[in-house]
Amino acid sequence: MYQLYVYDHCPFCIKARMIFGLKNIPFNLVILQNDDEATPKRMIGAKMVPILEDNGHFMGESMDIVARIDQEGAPILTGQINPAVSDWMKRLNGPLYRQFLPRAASAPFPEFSTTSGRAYFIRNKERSTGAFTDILSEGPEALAPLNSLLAELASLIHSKEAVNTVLSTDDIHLFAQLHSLSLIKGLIYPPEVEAYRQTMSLKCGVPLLDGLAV
Ligand SMILES: N[C@@H](CCC(=O)N[C@@H](CS)C(=O)NCC(=O)O)C(=O)O
Repeated sequence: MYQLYVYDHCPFCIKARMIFGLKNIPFNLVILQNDDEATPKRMIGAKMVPILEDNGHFMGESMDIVARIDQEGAPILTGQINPAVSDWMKRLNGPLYRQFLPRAASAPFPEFSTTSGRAYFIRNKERSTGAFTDILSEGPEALAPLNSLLAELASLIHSKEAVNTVLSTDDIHLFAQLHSLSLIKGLIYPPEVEAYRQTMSLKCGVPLLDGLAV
């Protein structure tokens, strides 16, 4: 049985989890503590997840894991990618993670079940974003750029089953971002985007975080 080592909040880990769900391949999900440096370093020589363990062999890098698992049986990520989707995701990335990280830091994720696991995350991530309390006190207008990007996304979604009609790596990257967005309360999802994120969540067996949103 494959073992997949992750943090529950981690968007790269969502990508790796998705391919197992989409292909209905059984795997064991192992959630590491955020401050556990020894385990990932022993496996891949770096403090980084996701990590796939397959018969004593270890593989890092989310998209390598996706490609490896997609090769099992008939590949499913056979569709073309759309440069407009990549461009949209690039523009979303900065504003998304600025709002996501402070919320993740106080959410009940298993990787933060120890005080030291949560403190490790806050210490590391605040180095790049600045104080989480400052970001969280910005008020609802801080979400306006995210809402205008979500409005734009509607016209890029060609099917709720696959953003470009046939499943491709665009779906892997896009759903991972939508999964992170779901931790942010007060976002407005156009109907096309709402249908896509709900359908994809069911297809890949990765629940959205709406229930934890703040
Ligand atoms: N390029 C890597 C990036 C993975 C990555 O950045 N993982 C983050 C978690 S979201 C990580 O493990 N960072 C180290 C840490 O959080 O201490 C991939 O796609 O797998």
